[in-house]
Amino acid sequence: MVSLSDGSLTEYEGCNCGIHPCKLNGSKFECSCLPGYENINGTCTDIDECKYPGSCPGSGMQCINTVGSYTCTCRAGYYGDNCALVTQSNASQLCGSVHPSAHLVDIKNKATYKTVARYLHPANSYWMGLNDKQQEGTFVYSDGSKVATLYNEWDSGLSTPASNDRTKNCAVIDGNAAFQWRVVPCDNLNLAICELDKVWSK
Ligand SMILES: [Ca+2]
Repeated sequence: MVSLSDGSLTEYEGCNCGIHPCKLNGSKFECSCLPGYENINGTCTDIDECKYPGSCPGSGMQCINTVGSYTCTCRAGYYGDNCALVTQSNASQLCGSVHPSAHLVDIKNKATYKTVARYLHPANSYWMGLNDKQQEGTFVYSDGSKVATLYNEWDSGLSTPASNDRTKNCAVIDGNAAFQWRVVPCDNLNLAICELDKVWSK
């Protein structure tokens, strides 16, 4: 037996702890498991951190358990440090994965716009439902519906966006432009704002 002053042992006939130190606990030697392991019936066993929802926060993240640790990677179609950047179509899917009735936000009046803008950060751009993918210049909401007179906050101050550009069909709220709206390529990577209308259950 080799005794160490902190009470830990690396070698002891009674201990079979592998890489983990063996420590005297009262009158018994026990495996003192390294971080990322838990002692199950005397054996240091890897903790599956991915069982815990908070390990990789955010719906764009994927948790991969490793022995003694875990890593977080982005799910396919998600990018950025927090895996929260998506194309407009992936943003739409993302909203649907949060709740079947959720969709990219449709901002139909100033009150909604002001409420939404309160939560946004000036460094980011945010997808909303509004797009003219089907017909250039005809903007529709996330469900495909259109209105005769569209409430808008286009950065041009015009009733339609300045750009009649077939490569730019999806609307964002642009934090860099004081949260005015711009039309950008739908494959740009931005954050998503999802909207869930009141769901009544019987
Ligand atoms: Ca682990």
